[in-house]
Amino acid sequence: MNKKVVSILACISMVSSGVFAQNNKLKGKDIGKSYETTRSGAASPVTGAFKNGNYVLPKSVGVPPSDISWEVVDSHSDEFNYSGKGDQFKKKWNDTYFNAWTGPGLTYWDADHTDIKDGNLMVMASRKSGTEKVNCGVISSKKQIKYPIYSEVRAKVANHVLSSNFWFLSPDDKREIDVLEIYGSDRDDHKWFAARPSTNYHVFVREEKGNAIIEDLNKQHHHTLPNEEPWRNDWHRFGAYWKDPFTVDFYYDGKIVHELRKEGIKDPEGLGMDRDSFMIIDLEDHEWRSKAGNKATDRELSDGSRNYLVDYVRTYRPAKAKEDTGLLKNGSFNDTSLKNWYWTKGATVSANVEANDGDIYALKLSDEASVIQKIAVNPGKTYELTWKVGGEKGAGVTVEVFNYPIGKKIISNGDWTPSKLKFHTGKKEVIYIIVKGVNKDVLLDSFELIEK
Ligand SMILES: [Ca+2]
Ligand SMILES: [Ca+2]
Repeated sequence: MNKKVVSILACISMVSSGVFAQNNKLKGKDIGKSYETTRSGAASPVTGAFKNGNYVLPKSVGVPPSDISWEVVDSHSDEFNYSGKGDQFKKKWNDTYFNAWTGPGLTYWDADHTDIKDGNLMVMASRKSGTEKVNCGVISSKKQIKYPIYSEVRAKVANHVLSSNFWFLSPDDKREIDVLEIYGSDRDDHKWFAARPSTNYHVFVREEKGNAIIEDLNKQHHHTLPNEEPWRNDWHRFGAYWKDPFTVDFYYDGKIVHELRKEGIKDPEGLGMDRDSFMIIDLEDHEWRSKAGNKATDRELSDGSRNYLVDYVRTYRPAKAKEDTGLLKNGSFNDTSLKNWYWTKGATVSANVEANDGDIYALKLSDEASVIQKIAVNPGKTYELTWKVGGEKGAGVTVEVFNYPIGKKIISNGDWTPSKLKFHTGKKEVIYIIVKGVNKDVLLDSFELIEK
């Protein structure tokens, strides 16, 4: 190592504990290793392989409406990326309805008919032996929730005459918002239903004693895919922005399919969808349908390929936009177009709220993918770059400041870990921050550059 390199490397902070940037709440050991780079010369590291911002997220990533700033509501969000209904499940969910009711029509809700497997919540159905009833899976949130929220599931609806549902109901049984209700069966006489999930509201007027329904005021809206393709054929996103008691926007696959407004809500009390509710994901038989002969058969019920699968439920609340601090822009990746970054193929944004440690967005780099940001700096000053690294254990990244002979390689230990580099600008007025994936999918977030 020559003397010049040693002197520059001496400027690199190899902090193993202590003070981190204010926006970086992470504590823990900085596990990265600093190294000297071989990059040299004054030419920009941005090549033809890079695109400038304008990134379009794939539809499957699943994000809340982008014209609002959000924060994740942990109590009503679950990626279902664990196995079985252990503590992680029980923290948020009951595998029963929220009270002792066993369900409508032929439904018999049963805890054995849900499971967490292969990254999904599985909602199943079977014959209740010796009866014509149908055991159905149900989960309900432990906590209640109300507006303003955006909540969505990514789901593959069941191939059943039963209804696959994602909905909210108040504990007094008087206000209901159905984000998804679909009879997804592949029977010949179910083509119409299988192409038409509905979004609904219900206002129930009930007897004061006994809870019997006096009146069910409701409105149902159906939503079709091009060519009336059955929704069960693919994964889709079903969401609702429950903004206030008289404003609910329903989103399917990220697009508004229905706007529920005051004039569309019949409510003798004039209160609208005003109260705390439980979130429910379930299968149900509906009496009007089974009475008309649309009953699940033993053959259908014993076919495990017909289950209702839910990849995730994510719930967000509007939040004050967190402005990026420091000189680096969009270091939070809250602008999912990767604005202010140059990026190569394989760079994307993670919206997996668990993988992101509860944050709404993080940068995800597949093997060798790279992002670069060009930043104007003051000559003769000391700067500090901070960021954090996540992703599965063994995922790696290098972060370099161009064109200094400094960089840092970090291999994720599976937890989010803070990292930093300190450097002196010398005569330079422009630097480039170069972030490159090394192996596996690495997650990065909270980049910040400050002059010390
Ligand atoms: Ca999942
Ligand atoms: Ca972020």
